Amino acid sequence: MIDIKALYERPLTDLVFDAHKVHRENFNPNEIQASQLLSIKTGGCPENCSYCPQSAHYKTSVEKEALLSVEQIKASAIKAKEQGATRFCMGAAWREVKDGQQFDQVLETVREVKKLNLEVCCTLGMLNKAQAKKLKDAGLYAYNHNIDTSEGFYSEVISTRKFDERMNTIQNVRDAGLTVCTGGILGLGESDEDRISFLQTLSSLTPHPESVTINTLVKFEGTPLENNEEIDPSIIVRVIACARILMPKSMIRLSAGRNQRTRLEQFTCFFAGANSIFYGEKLLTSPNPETHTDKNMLRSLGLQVQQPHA
Ligand code: SAM
Ligand code: DTB
Ligand code: SF4
Repeated sequence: MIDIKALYERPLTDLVFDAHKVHRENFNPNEIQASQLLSIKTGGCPENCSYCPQSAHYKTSVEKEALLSVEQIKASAIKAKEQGATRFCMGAAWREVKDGQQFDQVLETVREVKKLNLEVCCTLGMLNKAQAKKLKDAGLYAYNHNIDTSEGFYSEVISTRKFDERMNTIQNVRDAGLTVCTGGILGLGESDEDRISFLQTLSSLTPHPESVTINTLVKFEGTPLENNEEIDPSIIVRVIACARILMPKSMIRLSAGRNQRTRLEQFTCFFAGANSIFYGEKLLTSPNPETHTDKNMLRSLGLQVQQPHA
């Protein structure tokens, strides 16, 4: 058993050196997976996640919109593929999936996007076992459901649902034979102890999540966290390095917040074990680096975008 607190507290040079060795043993260190996000149902969410501009509890610049049509989503997926993405992730501002016409439409969308030979991912809120199975049968590859932070800090960030409910959905996803994508957000106001506990929860999932997503808080006016202190970039590197050592074979995505990161900071994250990014000028509701900016960055670092599976 790795002592996660001792790992997290190591001098950063030693930690990153070891993380990079683990990374090299398991991956091509010069290859990055490009995933593209699309918000298929924006805003008006009943949950009160204090970081989120899509929560109906806060007055933000994000307007509530209807579920996008299969055709609209397919067009976006085709564009994502043309830009070089190999994974396409559809997000909905739902607390949970409700059976009915909208879910059926999402299932139809999954079937259509799958035909494009993309890894199809969804993040739709909580799921029961039957819903997870329907998504799997429709051809879904991965389901994203974040634990966001430590169990202890969770209720400070969200009070409309419990940490355990998140863990339950992750189990339902696993039981349906889908791959698991989970992770969280740095910069919510959590302590080092919270980050250690967050890493502990993630790495105690068996098997490990195939994909670990590390976001940094994107601050939105109108949300309770709009004035949070900026995260120290070395903490992002530290968390990624720990995640790489603890979950050697998981893909680690440097997710939201890259627009606030310099090229060198991103390089350090890749060196420490991150090997996936979101591609495309928009995340769900907020800007991401422009594709040409990312292509220039990858070129300058000598990094290749992962090719589609055969
Ligand atoms: N409603 C579904 C849910 O919460 O599972 C899916 C969409 S939700 C927007 C997906 C994830 O986006 C959240 O779990 C959170 O980790 C991340 N996220 C939301 N707002 C963010 C922000 N302002 N900064 C960074 N990450 C954010
Ligand atoms: C994840 O961990 N990050 C993505 C994805 N999974 C769904 C979402 C980031 C959202 C950032 C804020 C926004 O654009 O609305
Ligand atoms: Fe809703 Fe997801 Fe935003 Fe929470 S993170 S308010 S569940 S869209």
